[in-house]
Amino acid sequence: MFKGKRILVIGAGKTGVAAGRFLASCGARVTLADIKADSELRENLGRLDPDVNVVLGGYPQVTPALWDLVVVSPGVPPTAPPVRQAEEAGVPVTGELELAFQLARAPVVAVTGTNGKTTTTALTGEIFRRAGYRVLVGGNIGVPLIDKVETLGPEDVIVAEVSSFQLAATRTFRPRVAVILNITPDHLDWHGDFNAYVEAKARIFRRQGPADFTVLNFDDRITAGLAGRTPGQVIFFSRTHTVDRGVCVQAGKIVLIRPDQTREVCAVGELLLPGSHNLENALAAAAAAWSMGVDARHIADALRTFRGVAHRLELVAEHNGVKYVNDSKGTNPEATIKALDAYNVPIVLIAGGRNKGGSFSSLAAKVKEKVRVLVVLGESASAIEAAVRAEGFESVLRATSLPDAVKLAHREARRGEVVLLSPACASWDMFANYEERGNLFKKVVRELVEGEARGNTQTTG
Ligand code: UMA
Repeated sequence: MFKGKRILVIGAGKTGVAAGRFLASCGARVTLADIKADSELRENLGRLDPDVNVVLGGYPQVTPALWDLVVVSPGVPPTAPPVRQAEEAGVPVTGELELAFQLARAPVVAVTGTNGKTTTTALTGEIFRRAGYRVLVGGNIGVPLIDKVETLGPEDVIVAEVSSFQLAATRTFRPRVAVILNITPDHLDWHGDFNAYVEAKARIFRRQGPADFTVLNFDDRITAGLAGRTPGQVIFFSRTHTVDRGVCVQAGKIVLIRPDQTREVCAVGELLLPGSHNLENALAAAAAAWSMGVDARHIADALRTFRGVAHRLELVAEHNGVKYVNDSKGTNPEATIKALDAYNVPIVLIAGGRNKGGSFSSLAAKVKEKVRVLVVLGESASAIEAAVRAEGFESVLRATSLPDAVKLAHREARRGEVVLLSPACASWDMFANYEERGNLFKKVVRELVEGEARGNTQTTG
């Protein structure tokens, strides 16, 4: 399909490298271009076929005489010069999700939404695994689908986290099950305005037919409002209402409802994932799997054992009645507010890092409500401290590093409380990324806990 074609891939990140490698292996003449020209990129490019031509620090001119196809990475906005030139000159533009979909033989369950995509995607994958399927979990979750899509057959299933960026570049993408979790303003710089963002999300079901399913959040006004627009069969999920057809909560139990039957899955209290937002993610995952015919028993098995994904409310240890939770992915105040809302016990919060320009005032109000001790660190320590003091919250400690913050939090925490790392900021003042920050938190917590456990054994033994 691509043999001999001249293809320009824009963006040399995860997606661009995977797409470039795949297209070169199909015999295409590939050029990979990136606006940046730094050394990090060069390391990444070591994994490429030597036949791929690499242009760093700018883009080649896009004309039909030079290119047959342009493939854009998700982070490349429609306003980027090569995309504009391609569109003006009539050179087709596509994305990696669309390419992967065209090659897929397995049905696709696609999950989008402003928040909760990654957890829901991972949990949906887990449900299918429990039901005996061979599953590929990929997409925006961090694994470009194009890398593995061809290894799956029609009996398998692909569970894909899809972002609004990826959806915007689709043309024929038609998932068997399309899930939209929620839509609130995000990525408006990329899309232009909120309406364009909603429309990008709605592309998830645009090509569906009557045999496909669209899973929508009944409790989210904008998402529920899309029900009339999908050509697929609507399956609602709801945390707060009973639905005619879909997944909801009745008397503390998660139930699957069809006009002819109601099946119980498990009790809400059996879920290991904390917080009402995670209950919504679980309902959505259940709805997606159920619409593909997965039995309630397998859904329950996964819901009862799924511990979540790394760096998102990840339970690291429980020691002396204190839970240590890693939410390093909480890189903005809204995410940290959600994390705080997930617990109804006092919290010792570790926050701070590089502020991405937001205000800490609503976080400060939430800190006053939920936090007993706040440990601040990093570039934004003073700004966060000032914001909480302005709310009348005084219990603030300053840490010099993340290990120091963990030690302070550990010293302060009382039985029954939670020590939560949810920085409300990016990690870039002290770390390469949020994973590195979360991994260090886990290491320090485990060392502290194991050290104390050994000490106890020695004294008692
Ligand atoms: N670049 C250009 N020109 C541009 C913009 C970017 O050349 O106009 C270059 C950058 O210099 C960089 C490269 O493109 O070298 C990065 O490409 P990318 O931003 O598309 O990132 P990838 O590494 O390919 O990762 C993407 C997703 N990133 C984004 O959507 C921003 C990853 O989601 C995803 O895991 C990965 O593909 C695999 O599918 C990350 C994300 O933040 C986690 N997603 C957003 C979110 O979840 O909110 C949508």
